[in-house]
Amino acid sequence: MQQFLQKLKTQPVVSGTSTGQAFWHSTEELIDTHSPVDGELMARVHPTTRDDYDKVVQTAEKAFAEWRTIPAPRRGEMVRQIGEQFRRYKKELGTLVSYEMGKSLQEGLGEVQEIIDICDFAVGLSRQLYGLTMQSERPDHRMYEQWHPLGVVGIISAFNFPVAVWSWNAMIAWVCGNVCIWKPSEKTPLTALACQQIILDVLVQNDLPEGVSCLITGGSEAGSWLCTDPRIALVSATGSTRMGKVVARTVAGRLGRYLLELGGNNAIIVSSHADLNVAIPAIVFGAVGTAGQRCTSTRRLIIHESIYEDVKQRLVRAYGQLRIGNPLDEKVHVGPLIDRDAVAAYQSALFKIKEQGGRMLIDGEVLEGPGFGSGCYVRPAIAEMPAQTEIVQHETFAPILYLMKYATLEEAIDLQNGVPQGLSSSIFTLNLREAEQFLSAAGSDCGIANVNIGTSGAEIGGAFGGEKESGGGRESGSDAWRAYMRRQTNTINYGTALPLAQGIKFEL
Ligand code: UN1
Repeated sequence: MQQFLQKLKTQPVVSGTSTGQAFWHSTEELIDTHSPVDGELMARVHPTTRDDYDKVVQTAEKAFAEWRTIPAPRRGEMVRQIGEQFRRYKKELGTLVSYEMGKSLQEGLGEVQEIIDICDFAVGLSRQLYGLTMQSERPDHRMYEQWHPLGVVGIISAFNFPVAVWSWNAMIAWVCGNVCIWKPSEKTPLTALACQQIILDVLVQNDLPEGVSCLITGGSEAGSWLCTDPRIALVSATGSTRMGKVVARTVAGRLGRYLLELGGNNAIIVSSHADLNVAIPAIVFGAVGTAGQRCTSTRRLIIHESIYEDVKQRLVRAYGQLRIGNPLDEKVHVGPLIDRDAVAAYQSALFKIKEQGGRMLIDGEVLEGPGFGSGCYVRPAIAEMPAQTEIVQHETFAPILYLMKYATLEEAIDLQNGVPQGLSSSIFTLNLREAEQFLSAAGSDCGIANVNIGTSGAEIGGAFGGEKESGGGRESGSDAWRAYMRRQTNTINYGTALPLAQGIKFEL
């Protein structure tokens, strides 16, 4: 890893294709990776060619034949060692995440911590891939189910969590006995290459098969190779709802499996019973953390009318204290957006807000001047919105927070559920009845529903994912591992007769 980072400085043209033990390239095209922090060219990456992709899949399939026979706790041991390596390189990798993606250093380090945490989780899981036993209706028969690995798992990850979300998939997939081919976002290939280097060290040290961990780089075309390829048993994709619909259609077309973690449009309900000292920092972190580029970012605030003015004033005060700038400076709260396209989407949303009758409480702008040279720094904005505005139905991946008023909790829950997405949600209240109503079947329709905690920053131990246009998949903790395995029902007859189920008589 150290050598990899050193090499990046001296040899800024790197291969974006790797199986566990080797990197190679055979293309003349290059992807330029600029940091949104200062606009510097960090490296140029050779994307994977179709021919190389085929070689990668062949190597992965060969590795799977061996990997699936290794006992799961031994596979867990490999993941334990991987976790140790990530502990060792936390600072370096966290810094690279921050520089390549633009999130604050604290959040970059937090991302690596998520990798370490999921490694620990996966190690324990490797001894707990439990199946059920059932009571057979026939004498001298035993029924049980067991879980087997799927095969080659394709992981398509997004720029906003360039390493953590890959690890949720890869670590679990590995202990389950699968091998992985990772296609990171073409906007953040270097953090992926750094992770692959870390895995490679562990594979080599343990004499494990090449191809347990593979990496390909490129844009949507490389992603589509994974989706159309029947050799890829499961495609786990993180990204926009638009992308997810294409992945779902394509993989379902060949009856493959897919797991989707897509956009969110997450709301916080602030009740008249809220402790605002807890609520305000949660709202601000949720709305401006990662510059509003988390799928769990807080985009809508639904505030009880009796405290609306108070919340408004406190938010304006809190936003006034935000430090925007170089995310590698530990005192900075908000770094840049990923690129100028993201800035354009932010500007277009601001325009639509005004056009659709929104009132800016804090107007957004693209920041200029010293330190803002990359052109990717923007001011987090707050807009007061009429309830059913079209722009509020969409996820804009930027720090824009919409404020709305409510009178009854039913109305607030309707507003919260009244968008196409269903990822994360929360309520701030000290009133037990309100909290339980929000969590009940008639409450939030999201995959994540919190009380007195913001919408972002989920722990790895829970199953992570959302409903509706957020994709329906679950990753990371709880029993999300089942998506990476196939279930087999086994019935064993240890008697001397052949009784048929349902009492059917078939005598010869
Ligand atoms: C994402 O933005 O794709 O809950 C994932 C959170 C993080 C993960 C976000 N642990 O905010």
